[in-house]
Amino acid sequence: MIVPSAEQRRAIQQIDTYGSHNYHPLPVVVERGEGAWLVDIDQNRYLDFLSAYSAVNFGHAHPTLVKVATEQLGKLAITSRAVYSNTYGPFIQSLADLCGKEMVLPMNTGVEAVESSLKLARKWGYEVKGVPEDQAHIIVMEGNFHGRTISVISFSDDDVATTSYGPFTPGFTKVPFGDLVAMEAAITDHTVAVLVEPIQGEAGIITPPAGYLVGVRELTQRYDVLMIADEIQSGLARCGATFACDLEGVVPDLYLLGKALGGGILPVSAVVGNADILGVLRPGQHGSTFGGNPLGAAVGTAVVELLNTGEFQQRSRELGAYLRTRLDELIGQGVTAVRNSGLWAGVDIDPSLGPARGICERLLQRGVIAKDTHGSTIRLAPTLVITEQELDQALEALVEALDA
Ligand code: IF1
Repeated sequence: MIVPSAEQRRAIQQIDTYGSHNYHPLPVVVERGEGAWLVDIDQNRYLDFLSAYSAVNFGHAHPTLVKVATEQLGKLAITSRAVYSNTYGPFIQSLADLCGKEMVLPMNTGVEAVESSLKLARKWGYEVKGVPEDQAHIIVMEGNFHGRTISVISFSDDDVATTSYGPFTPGFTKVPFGDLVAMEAAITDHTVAVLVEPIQGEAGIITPPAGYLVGVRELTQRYDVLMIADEIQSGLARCGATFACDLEGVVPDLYLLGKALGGGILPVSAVVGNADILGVLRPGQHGSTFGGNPLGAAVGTAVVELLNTGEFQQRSRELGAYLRTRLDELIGQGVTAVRNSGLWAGVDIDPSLGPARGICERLLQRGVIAKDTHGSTIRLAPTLVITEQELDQALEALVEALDA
């Protein structure tokens, strides 16, 4: 059993004193990451089943990504988009190719990509679809999570994320995730977009009914509405395919990408789509000091190259199936339900065992870092470089944590 040293407790106290309390971290102070592992300041090792909310899909300190980043860091890191940089072109061309699209709008964090897509959708609605000015309307899902800005929380239904932050941004209608009848009923002449997570992460790795994404694609095409897929967490190999939309053979109008696009090294996000949509932006109408910076672009290009090998998608698919089989064995033994897509799983804990947070603390003592969501669910998102033996090791820890 791992017990934090006095030094770790002091470091935690410093952070809890001087840092805003907008998180409730697990009681561990990490100093190093190596592939699937995190190491704390006492040199205890943990299998990372959080992967920084999927920002570290390729593992900590991936040698190629670290090399590319280090070399670029010594040359040029930040320019702003006021000039062209030599790493930006290869990045956006390779990313557009990966998505089968024509253009890229680069940003930094996930929520900036979401915000950017909402602006794009509205502008497209007014200038291309012909919606009357200020009347554009966007359909979103119940249980969504798309980030933390005021506009994005304006359509959240999570009280913790929204209380005391009003007034909120108008122009959004919420429909139940997975319900095509409700979606069709919500579409009006002023609807410009449907924003959907192909699999809802924060909600507990909720997979929609089979055929749902195909149905969203059909509806949005029929009514001339943009389909915006937030693949910030589900994308880039996490679900056993490059995009979760691929699992249903669906191509949205806009892909929102973030997290793993920065290779677990720095924030890189993007909106990717065709020129009929991204082309509505003219100079000065949208931007970002850091978006598309030379360092992020160099790392992003290397990330796309890793994805082009297909290795990570395959590992996620195969090891995800294995993880699912092993987790299913725990149903009735402290686990009430399991959902997964590739190496991304939601494990519902029997409420009689107490909140999932307690199980996560016991996992931590047994060398596994994982986070709870919605009280009774544990989210498992190991890095995609994890091995089958390492998965077994974490599952053993989970069995012990459930028994303890
Ligand atoms: C937090 C969850 C994970 C996202 C999707 C956009 C963003 C996110 C689908 C915004 C961000 C995060 C951020 C983190 C917790 C987290 C999360 F629990 F809320 F759902 F990953 F599991 N779209 N997800 O999941 O991206 O601006 O943060 O780069 O806010 O506490 P960002």
